[in-house]
Amino acid sequence: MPHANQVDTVAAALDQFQIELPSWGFANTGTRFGKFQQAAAAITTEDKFSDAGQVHQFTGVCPTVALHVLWDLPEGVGSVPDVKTLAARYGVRAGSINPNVFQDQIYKYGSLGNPDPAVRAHSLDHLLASIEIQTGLGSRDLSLWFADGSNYPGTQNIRHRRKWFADGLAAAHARLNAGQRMLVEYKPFEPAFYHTDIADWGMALELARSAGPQAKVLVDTGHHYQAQNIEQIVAWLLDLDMLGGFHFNDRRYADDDLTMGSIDPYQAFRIFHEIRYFEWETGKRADVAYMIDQSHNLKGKIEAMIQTVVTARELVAKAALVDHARLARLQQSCDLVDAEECLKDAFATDVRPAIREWAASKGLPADPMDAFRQSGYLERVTPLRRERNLSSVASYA
Ligand code: LRH
Ligand code: MN
Repeated sequence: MPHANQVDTVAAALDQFQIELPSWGFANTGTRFGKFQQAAAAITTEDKFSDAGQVHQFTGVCPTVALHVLWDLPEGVGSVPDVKTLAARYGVRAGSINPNVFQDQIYKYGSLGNPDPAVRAHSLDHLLASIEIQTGLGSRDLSLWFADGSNYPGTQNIRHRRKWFADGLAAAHARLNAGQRMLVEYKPFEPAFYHTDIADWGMALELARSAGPQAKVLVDTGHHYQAQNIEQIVAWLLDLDMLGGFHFNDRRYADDDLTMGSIDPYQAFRIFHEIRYFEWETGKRADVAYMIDQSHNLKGKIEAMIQTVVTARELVAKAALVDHARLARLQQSCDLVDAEECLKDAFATDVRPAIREWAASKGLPADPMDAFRQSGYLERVTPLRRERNLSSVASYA
C-alpha cells in the first residue's frame, strides 16, 4: 500500500501532466526496406482522431493530437473546419502543427536551405500556410523539422544555408500571432548523411534566438549521438528558458522511433527529473510541450500508444518522488553516493499502486491496456479499414 504523501505527490504530478499523441503514430509506417500493413491501422484523419480518442479515454492525459499538414490536412487551411468537427466528435483537440517541407520532389536540395530562391520562397509559403492552420485550429505550437542537408563534402555551402535558414525562420516568426510559438527541432543525420543544416541543440538554439522571442528548441530524444548526455542539454535549455518541447521515443541505435522507455527508461526518467528539479528550485512551471513521436512498424498502433502513455505516466510519477531538498543538500556537500541514490530510489519505486489510486479518483481504468482490449474497439474498426489497408502494399524500390 503506497504511503499517503506518495499518493498525493503522484496525483499532483499526474494532475498537471499532458502528453500529445502523433497522428502519424496510428497510420501504417515502415522503413526503407518496406512497410508491413496492419488491417486496423488508421487511414483517414478521422481514424487518427478516433484512435487518439481511445488512448485519451483510457489514460486521461492525452487531450491533443499533433498534426502533420500534408498527411492530415489534405486541403491545407481548407481542412480546418473538418478537423474542428473531428476534434469535437472524438474529444481530443488539434495540437502542434507540423509543416512538411521534406516530402515533395522540389525539396531534393532542401527547403529553407535550398540554393534555389524559388524553392526557399515556396518553403516559406508552406510555413505561412501552416501558421494559418495553427491560427484556425487554435493550436499553440508550430513544430518545425527540416530534412535539409547534403550527402557529400563540398556539395553545398553550409554558411549560405545557415543564413537562408535564419532568414526563413525570422520571416515565419514575424507572422506568428500572440501566444503562438515555433519549435525548432534538430537532428544530426537522416535523411541527409554528410551534413544536416539543423544538426544539434546549439544550432537550433542559435536559429530560435535569431528568429525571435516566440521561438524555442524542440528535443527529440532519438535525435542524438549515442554518447550525448540528453538531460544535460535539457538542463541547459531550461536554464536558458529556451526549452519548448519534446518528441519522446526510444532507440537502441539511431532515430529508431521505438516505444518510449522500451530500451532505456532511466534515460527518460533523468530527463523528467531535470525538469522537476528545475521547477522545484525555481518555483516556475517549465513551459514545455510533452509530445510523443514514434512510428510503430510492427506493434499494434493503439496498443503501442497506450503502452507509451502508461510508461510516461509512471516515469513522471517516479521523477516527482525525488526528495529535491535532500538532493540539493547532498549535491552542495558533494555526497556523491547519497545524491545518486536519491534518483535511484525514486526510479526504483513501484508507482503503479499510487497511479491506480489516481486513476480511480478520475474515473479512469486501473489498467488502460486491458480496458481498451475489453472495449471491442479494434474488432469494430478493423473490418471497416481492412480492405483499404491491405490493398495498398508499398515497396522501397
Ligand atoms: C523527423 C521527425 C520529425 C517528424 C517526423 C515524423 O525524424 O522526428 O519530428 O516530423 O519525425
Ligand atoms: Mn521528431
